[in-house]
Amino acid sequence: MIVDFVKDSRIRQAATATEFWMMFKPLAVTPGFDVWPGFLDLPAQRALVDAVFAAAEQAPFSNYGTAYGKAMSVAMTAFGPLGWTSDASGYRYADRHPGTGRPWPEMPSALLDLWKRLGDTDTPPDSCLVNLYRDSARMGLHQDRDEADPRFPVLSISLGDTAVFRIGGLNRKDPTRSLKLSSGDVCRLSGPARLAFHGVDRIQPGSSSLVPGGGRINLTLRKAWPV
Ligand SMILES: O=C(O)CCC(=O)C(=O)O
Repeated sequence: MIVDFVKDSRIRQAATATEFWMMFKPLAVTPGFDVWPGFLDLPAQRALVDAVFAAAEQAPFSNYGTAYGKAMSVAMTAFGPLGWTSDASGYRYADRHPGTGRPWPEMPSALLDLWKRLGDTDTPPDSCLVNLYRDSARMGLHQDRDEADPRFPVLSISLGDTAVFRIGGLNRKDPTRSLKLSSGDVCRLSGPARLAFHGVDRIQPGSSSLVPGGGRINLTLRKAWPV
C-alpha cells in the first residue's frame, strides 16, 4: 500500500527493511511535530489535486469571513462528513457547504489510507479541510482547537508551491521557528504539539507547476466530532 504514496525510487534504493524505515522516519521538528519530506510521489500528488478540483465543482472554494469581519486570503472547501467553516458568528464544523447547502464531497480513499498509516489506525477522520493559497495568500498564527478530542492528531499534506510554515508553542507569544514545506511533504501535529500555534507566512509562487492556475493546496485531516 505504501507504494501508492511514497517515491518509489526511494523504495528501490532501500536494500533492507531498516533502511526503508530510516528513509521514511519523520523529522521530529519539535516534540509532537513530525515532518515526512516527499512522502507522496508525483502521481499521488496529481491524483489528490485532481480530486480537489473535482470536489470544488460540487463544493466551491470560498474565502470565508471571520468574526473580525475580514475575508480570509486562503480559499477553502472540504472533503468528508464535516467541513470547517467560518463567518461573522465564528468558527465551526458543519455537515453542509455554507454556500450550496449540500453535503461535502466524499473523502478520497487515499486520504483515509494515509490517516490510517500516520494518523490513527482505529478511528477514521471525519473532516479534511482543503486550503487553496494563490499569490499572496497566507494564514496567521492560530491553534486548531475546534475539534472535540485533541488526542487525535492533525495530519497535513502540502501540494504545489512551497510554503514558509511557522510553528510555535502553546502560547501565542512563545518563540516560533519556520520551515519550508514542499509538494508531497506530510506533517503531523500530535501530542505536545497538537495545540501548538502555527501558520503560513507566505508561499513561493511559481516554485511548482502542480496546481492548475498556480499556488498551493494544503489538506488537513482531522477527527472533528467526538468518537
Ligand atoms: O497550509 C498549511 O500548511 C497549514 C494549514 C493550517 O494551519 C490549518 O488548516 O489549520
